[in-house]
Amino acid sequence: MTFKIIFFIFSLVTAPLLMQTIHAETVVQVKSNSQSVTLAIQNMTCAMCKFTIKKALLGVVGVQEVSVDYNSKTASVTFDPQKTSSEALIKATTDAGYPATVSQINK
Ligand SMILES: [Cu+2]
Repeated sequence: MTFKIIFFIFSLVTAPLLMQTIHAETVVQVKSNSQSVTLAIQNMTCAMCKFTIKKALLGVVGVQEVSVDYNSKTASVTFDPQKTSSEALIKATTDAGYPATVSQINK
C-alpha cells in the first residue's frame, strides 16, 4: 500500500523529466542532420502520380521522409543536407517525368 503510493508519486515526477529528455534529443538530431523543402511538382494528373513521385524521392540517398500532396501538387521532403540536395531531389522527380521547383525551404 505505502510502496504503491510512493511508486505512483515517483512515476508522476519522473515521467515529464524523461519526456523532456527524449524531446530534447529529437530536436538536436533534427537540427544537425535534417533539412526540409517543399517542392512544387508539375505533371501530376492523377492520384497515382503521388506514389511514383514518392518512390522516386525515397530512392535518393539521404532522403529521410517524403509526403506528396496531390491537391496542392507539392511534395514535402526531409533529407540529410550532407548527403543530398534540393537539386538532386528535383533531378529525381524530373527523371520520373515530373519536373519540380523549390517552392519553400523549411528550416
Ligand atoms: Cu497519375
